[in-house]
Amino acid sequence: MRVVVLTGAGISAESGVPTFRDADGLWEGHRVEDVATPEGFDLKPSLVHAFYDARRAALADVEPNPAHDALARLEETLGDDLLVVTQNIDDLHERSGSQRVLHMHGELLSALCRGCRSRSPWTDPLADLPPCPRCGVTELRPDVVWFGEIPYEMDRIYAALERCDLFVSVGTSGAVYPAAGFVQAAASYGARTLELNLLPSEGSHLFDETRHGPASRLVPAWVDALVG
Ligand code: BJW
Repeated sequence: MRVVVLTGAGISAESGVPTFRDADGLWEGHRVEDVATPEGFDLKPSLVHAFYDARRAALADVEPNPAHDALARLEETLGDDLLVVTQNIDDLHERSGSQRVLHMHGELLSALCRGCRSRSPWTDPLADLPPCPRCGVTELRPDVVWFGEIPYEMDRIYAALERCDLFVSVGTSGAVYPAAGFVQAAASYGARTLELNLLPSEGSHLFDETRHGPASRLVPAWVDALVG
């Protein structure tokens, strides 16, 4: 059985990573246009660097939770027949042991050069305006996908959606496209669809089945039922 799992901020919530749109979410203290658009970065680069530098530093204080662990366990059984597509820019799937993960909205632990477009592994603050390790130009930005930009790996993601038998969405509000449209794409190719989310998402009605509760309980239970 081929499975695609889409994850969003909700899967990392119980690890202590804030979501975006819940109460006390990341957008509470910020205007989305200021910190999650290329125009916002052009206007106030120091604000945007501070926002992402703080989130990168906070990764040191969080750990994967049982939901990440369960998906890594599922990969041990399914191998190449499982693809995790995450909207998250944290590295908690990898820290649980998942290897087949696509970060469609980029990664905190990577920097993107606006000069040569190279992507470099990154752990330090970008607010210090370090030069690009590849070309030396001082134009590094967070390697994340902002509104109006094209997410990474879209060809591989749609190819996997076309082939999969089961599409599972975990911990995402379904408020942001193109990820919010994956359920309809997978269903149109014949896949069964399942939502695992704390509360009904904006697109709950699009799924064949929905289960509501914390990811740390729902995901291990679903994986256990699938592979024992
Ligand atoms: C739990 C839980 C627990 C909590 N257990 N669950 C009009 C119509 C349609 C589209 C558009 C439109 N106008 C503009 C657009 C396009 C736009 C868009 O979608 N806008 C919407 C606002 C309408 N999209 C784009 O611009 C994208 N690009 C694009 O479309 O390019 C064109 C193109 C695409 C494809 C091919 C070719 C061309 C880019 C979108 C980039 C989004 N970037 C961000 C920031 C990334 C960097 C960062 O992290 O800062 O991505 S925005 C933010 O939202 C982040 C997230 O990945 C994304 C989704 O959020 P997520 O993960 O769903 O989090 P929340 O907080 O919303 O939800 C959490 C959920 O978890 C909730 O449901 C909780 O209940 C649940 N939960 N605790 C289980 N313990």
